[in-house]
Amino acid sequence: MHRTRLVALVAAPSWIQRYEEVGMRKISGLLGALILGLGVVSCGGGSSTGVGGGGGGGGGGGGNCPANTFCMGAANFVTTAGTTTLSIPANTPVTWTNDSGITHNVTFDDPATALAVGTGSPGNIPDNSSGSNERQFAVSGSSHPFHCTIHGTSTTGMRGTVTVQ
Ligand SMILES: [Cu+2]
Repeated sequence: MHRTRLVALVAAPSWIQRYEEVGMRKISGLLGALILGLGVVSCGGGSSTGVGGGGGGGGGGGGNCPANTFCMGAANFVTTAGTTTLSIPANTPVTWTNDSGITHNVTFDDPATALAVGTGSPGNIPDNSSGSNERQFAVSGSSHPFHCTIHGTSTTGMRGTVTVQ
């Protein structure tokens, strides 16, 4: 759909020229307004998808991901540093954010160590395709591996680790 709109935009100038040669300036103006409208719609769509993708940089991952956060891609967890591990002080909220529109979950090797933040839930984060969830960890020096059961296991695929300073 997006591609079709782009094609229409590219094709537009020659259409306008042709109509102007024939002398149908009013129609050409109308077409121009229509094309402008298409352009606005196209730009709107582009920016809304652009947030999640982060353009080409998105692949390298996590550049737009906030601090102390694991952002979920198509099939990966990534921090702002582009890593799959995050080192945080004890009892500091860690956020898992899914803006991918793809269903993921966060399943800890030891869910009992993933403590609630405020009025939030403790333990594993169930399947979701949008939004953010927080957990915190109490024990300095501990390590908390997790994975998405849809796209990985505890040793392969979509996984990450929180280490507590
Ligand atoms: Cu997943």
